[in-house]
Amino acid sequence: MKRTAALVLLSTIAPTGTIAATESAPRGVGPEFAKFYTNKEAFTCISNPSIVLRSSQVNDNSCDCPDGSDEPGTSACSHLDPLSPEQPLPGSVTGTTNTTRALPGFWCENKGHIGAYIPFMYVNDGVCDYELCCDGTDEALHVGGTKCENRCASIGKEYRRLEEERRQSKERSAKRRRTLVKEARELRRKVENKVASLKEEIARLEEQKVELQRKYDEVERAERGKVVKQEGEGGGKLGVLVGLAKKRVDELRDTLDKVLDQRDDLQDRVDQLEEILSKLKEEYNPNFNDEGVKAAVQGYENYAAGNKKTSEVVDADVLEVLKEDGPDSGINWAEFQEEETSDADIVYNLEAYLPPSVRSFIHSKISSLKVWLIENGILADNPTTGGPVESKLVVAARDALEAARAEHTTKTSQLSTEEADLAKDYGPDDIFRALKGQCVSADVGEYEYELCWFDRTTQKSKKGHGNTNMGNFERITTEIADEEDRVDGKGLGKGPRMVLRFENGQGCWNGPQRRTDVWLACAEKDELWRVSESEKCVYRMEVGTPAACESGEGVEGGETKHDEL
Ligand code: MAN
Repeated sequence: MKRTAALVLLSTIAPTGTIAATESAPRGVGPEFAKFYTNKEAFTCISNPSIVLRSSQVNDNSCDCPDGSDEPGTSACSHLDPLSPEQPLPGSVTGTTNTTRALPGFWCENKGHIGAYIPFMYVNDGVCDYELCCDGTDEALHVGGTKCENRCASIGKEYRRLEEERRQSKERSAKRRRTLVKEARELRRKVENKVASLKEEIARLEEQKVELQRKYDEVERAERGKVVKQEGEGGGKLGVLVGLAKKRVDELRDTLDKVLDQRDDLQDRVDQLEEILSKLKEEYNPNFNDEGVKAAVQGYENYAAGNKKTSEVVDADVLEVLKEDGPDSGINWAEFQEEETSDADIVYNLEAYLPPSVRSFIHSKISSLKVWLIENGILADNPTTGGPVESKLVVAARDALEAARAEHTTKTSQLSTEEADLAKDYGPDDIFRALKGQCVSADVGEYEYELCWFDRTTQKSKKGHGNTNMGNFERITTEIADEEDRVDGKGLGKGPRMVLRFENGQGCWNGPQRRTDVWLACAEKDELWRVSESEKCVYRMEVGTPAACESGEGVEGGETKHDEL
């Protein structure tokens, strides 16, 4: 007979541990009903007080009360409700039942263990129901020779051992949870510090931006109208001419330099030849009648007689010409290149007419005047056609301003990311902050499944078909679990449980995007217990984690709930 469900159902209402044996009460009467059976002469049906029976009619195996209360220790009234009243017991003495049955079942005292009710239909049915009735009192009539020994001592001992194991496990889970809470607190503190320092940096950058903007405006204003041209590129014809002239002069100077070198080399060779010929003239023997030598000597004498220098280039003059142009010698090209290089600008080059002593004073005044004229639309800004090249000062000021702006944008976006993180729901005590980024996985069939906390769930093919995203973390919700406790403790049990929702995973062929509900239960360590696909591409994971334990759970002396673990 498959009785587990009914037996467990009844066990949930059995008072645990504290009930004293009811020596005087008839068999099968639970302690809370004993008061109805104290009269030795008569028995009044509990829900039908108008019916009064003789006390010998109690447990006489004949159902006389409409509510079955005269047969607490037999199955004579089990037909009233074969599985006993539905639970919880609305309307019974312990509740509020509208059923006709008055008693919740047959009471097994289970001395040495925990007392429990079993359905009346299991009484004297020839089966020992040790799961709830370890004392064997449900089979007092030994139907078909059935004898149920009292096993409460061993069952009770084993039960207490398991209870102790569970208690210790809860304590370890609670300890681990406390560690996680501490870690989460520390992580939160880090984010808060980051937010504070980002705010400070942003405030500083804001001030810096204002200051750099002011500087840029100032430099840009001062430099306006004072346009620096690139070499050889002028605004107007004059600018072009200046560039070309400078280039030409440089070329000529180079050529002159080379010609001078060549001249010196040739002069050296002439000197050598003259020396050879003069030696020949001195040392030849006129007694030898050598016509060739005589002609050569004569030629040399004529040459030497006519070689009188008429006009000589003075080297000092040439060296002066070869000197680089600059402010102290030759032409100062820079003066022409840096300012007023356009035809129009020349008109405004008033400084050129001033004595050098007052030039710089007047220079600044004229610059300001030019800026004013430009700003008021009287002078054209950048009147050149080749386009201005900004001064290095303006470029540097703008670069600094833009760098500060870029840093400000980066820090502002970092701040909003960190603030969003602080506002995020990380569960009770912020606990999932400590698990974020960690993963647990399990082999199930042809896949390995993985849960990465607060990130995503993944289905990994063991046949090398690649990974499938089963959903990205969305939010935490609460659902009611209703499962029997498992012997290994790896189950959801009963009661409200956190469920993490992962949505918008990889699209399902001909179906929706994959999603996963991750049900959590209290456990000593993070472990992916089970994975199922309740409907196509809708997955359910059952996961144990200390993060799902209640905050006071397992604490010595603290209250523990029956349905946990
Ligand atoms: C793959 C897996 C399954 C899923 C089907 C849907 O085989 O992701 O879990 O049901 O695709 O086509």
